[in-house]
Amino acid sequence: MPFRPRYTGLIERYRDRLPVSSDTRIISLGEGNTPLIKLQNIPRLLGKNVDIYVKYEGLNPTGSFKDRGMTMAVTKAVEAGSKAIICASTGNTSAAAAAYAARAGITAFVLIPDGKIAMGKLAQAMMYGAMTLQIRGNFDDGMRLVKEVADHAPVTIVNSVNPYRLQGQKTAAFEIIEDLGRAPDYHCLPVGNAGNITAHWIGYCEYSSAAGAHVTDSCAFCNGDCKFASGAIVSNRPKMIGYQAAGSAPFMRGHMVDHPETIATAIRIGHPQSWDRAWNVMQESNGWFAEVSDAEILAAQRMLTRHEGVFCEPASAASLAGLMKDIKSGKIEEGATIVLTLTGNGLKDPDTAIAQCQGEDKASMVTIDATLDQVKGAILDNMA
Ligand code: AN7
Repeated sequence: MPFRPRYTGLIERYRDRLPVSSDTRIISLGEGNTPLIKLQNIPRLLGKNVDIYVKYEGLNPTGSFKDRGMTMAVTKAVEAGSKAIICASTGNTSAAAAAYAARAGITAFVLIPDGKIAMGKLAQAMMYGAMTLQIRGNFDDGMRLVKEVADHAPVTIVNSVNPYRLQGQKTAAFEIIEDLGRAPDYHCLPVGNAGNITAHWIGYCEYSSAAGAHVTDSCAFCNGDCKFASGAIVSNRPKMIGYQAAGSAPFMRGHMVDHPETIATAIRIGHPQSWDRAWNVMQESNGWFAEVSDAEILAAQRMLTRHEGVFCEPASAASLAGLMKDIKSGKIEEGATIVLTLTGNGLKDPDTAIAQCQGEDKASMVTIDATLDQVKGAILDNMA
């Protein structure tokens, strides 16, 4: 007998809250169950009394939160008899789609913007065996094409317009509530298509007795009187805060952006697919959107690695960058409990990481001769 049941992924874990039946074949790689790490040094450096937890989604099987949605989307695609899935992606969705398709034994087609996805993600799509279509265009062009082609070819779309994606992703909120024994006061996420912020809100609502109000049209399975409301385990829900990269911030501009730019390529998205739902989330949760510059994103990414030992990709660091501004300005009060979603692993984008370390005043790498003298010299020069 094992000492505890083997963890076999989020569908098995939350089976009663997800649209599967007892004979559904589950396509899983053990996703979910990610650590909620309490920051120990950054609050002190900010000089503020706040409890900040990071939900480290970069530890999912393909290194991002996308695995939560993809286990559901591919499980349901296979159940419906689909032999191929398709998505447009800034990189992480394509990595997850490719992996879960491989696991299921079906074909994945992924459309990615030529030259604008991080190297680790490209390696994943190719290595997992997806047919990778690099398009001379951006994510929004790819998304438009995916929707068009799905009318002409036998492929299931697994972008977050597929409602099963958000159902899988909502489980992150369940895990947070179970870890904290309550919902946080604030939940901060980076926003691209705004699927994840919507999914988290669905999850918080399903676990909360305060959820008389539903995100309109967000739960494809409940028609407004969700069966999960009776299973509520906490009374509070967080304010949801969505951070966008300044060059790709349609929610800040109040309209779609045609030429999005940011170093955080994961959120280089100008036409978010969950536009209306995300505005509803903000209204219902009393939350807000804010924007951060690329420089602020990179500084936050470094701060998290150097002071906490947690490595996330640039898009994920947007949430810390924004949070630090909102704490400093007093918009988030002292005493608050805050959860930040770190959506993707830092190893996804080694080029951006190495480039910014090389640009620092104090070198973190030197090349020396293989002699005791030079090694000793380097140590004595660099002791704190
Ligand atoms: C690391 O992979 O859209 O607001 O195609 O990879 O739910 O879109 C990625 C999105 C945040 C934004 N952080 O989430 C894709 C894709 C990371 C991401 C987001 C993404 P949404």
